[in-house]
Amino acid sequence: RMLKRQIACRSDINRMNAALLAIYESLIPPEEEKAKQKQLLALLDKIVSKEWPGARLYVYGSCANSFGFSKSDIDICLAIEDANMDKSEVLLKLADMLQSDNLQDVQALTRARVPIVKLMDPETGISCDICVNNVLAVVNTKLLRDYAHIDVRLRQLAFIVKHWAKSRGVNVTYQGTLSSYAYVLMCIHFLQQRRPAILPCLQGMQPTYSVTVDNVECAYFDKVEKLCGFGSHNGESLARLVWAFFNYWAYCHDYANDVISVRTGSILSKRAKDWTRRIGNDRHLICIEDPFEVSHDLGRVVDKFSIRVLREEFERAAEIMQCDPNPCVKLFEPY
Ligand code: 3AT
Ligand code: MG
Repeated sequence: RMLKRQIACRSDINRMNAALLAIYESLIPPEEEKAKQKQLLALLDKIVSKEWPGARLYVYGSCANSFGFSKSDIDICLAIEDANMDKSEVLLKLADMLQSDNLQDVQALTRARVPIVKLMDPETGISCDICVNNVLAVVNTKLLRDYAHIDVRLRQLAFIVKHWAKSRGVNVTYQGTLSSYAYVLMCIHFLQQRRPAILPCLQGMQPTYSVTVDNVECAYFDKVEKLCGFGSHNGESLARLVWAFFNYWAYCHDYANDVISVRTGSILSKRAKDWTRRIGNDRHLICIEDPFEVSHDLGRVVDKFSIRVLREEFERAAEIMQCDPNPCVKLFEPY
């Protein structure tokens, strides 16, 4: 019976793969959206440089890391080199200027974990969040984008995983589930672990890019055009990878002891990182090391309730990928 089922699965896998690829394609932002983003960025650049001539705007997050869906909000970082400026003051001043330039829904959230100004541009219909001097996020955005250039299966897998997480309600950090950034790191790590590997470990190679941001040294091999074809010894299809990804997080990951680490391209132990005890609100129930801020666990938002929700969702997804010949309906079923 096993054999029969495996053979049946095999004949389904092409269809499954085509269905997953079609979903991936449908989520890619069209070119005209990028043009609108550029238009808004140019407008914001003009407004900002009037007040702060030396300042620069950087797009980070999903609009720049190549893992953004159609109609995402833009995340922007305002980089100002002024030692004695107060972030809240800058944000309030910025909000004022944006408001008088007819941008809508302008709101300064100065007490948020990452303080931002929110706005909506009526011209393009795009919403965006602007933060000040969050340069590490700009650098981790570049790392993600560089990984995406090495093998297209990363972008495909991450789109499917993000789409699943959004559909199933497990991409909400204030409810204790994981950020999109965390899911993409999980996908990168997973593809580093395939045998043969589909992705290399860029931070383990001779650095060609190096910056120091907030006392954190960020260095890695960024000449990724030299690495195209890296994963070509591994012929696994998207459907196979989606199945294996959920299977790993449902049944194979050692939640009690392991930390996944894109930085080292390996699994580290919680003990080695001293992440075994709860400190404050950090429970370390699922451990995802930030590639640059190594003391930062992206799983720290997860609590004893949401870890159950997450693991049940991984198991549900693994089950659907295993048994359902047409998994795309159930996999993305709204929760
Ligand atoms: P969406 O498509 O908006 O869901 P995104 O890629 O924009 O995905 P997030 O909204 O989770 O991802 O975060 C925006 C960026 O902020 C992504 C990453 O560069 C940075 N970032 C997010 N969370 C963290 C974190 N905990 N530590 C460091 N950087 C982070
Ligand atoms: Mg975002």
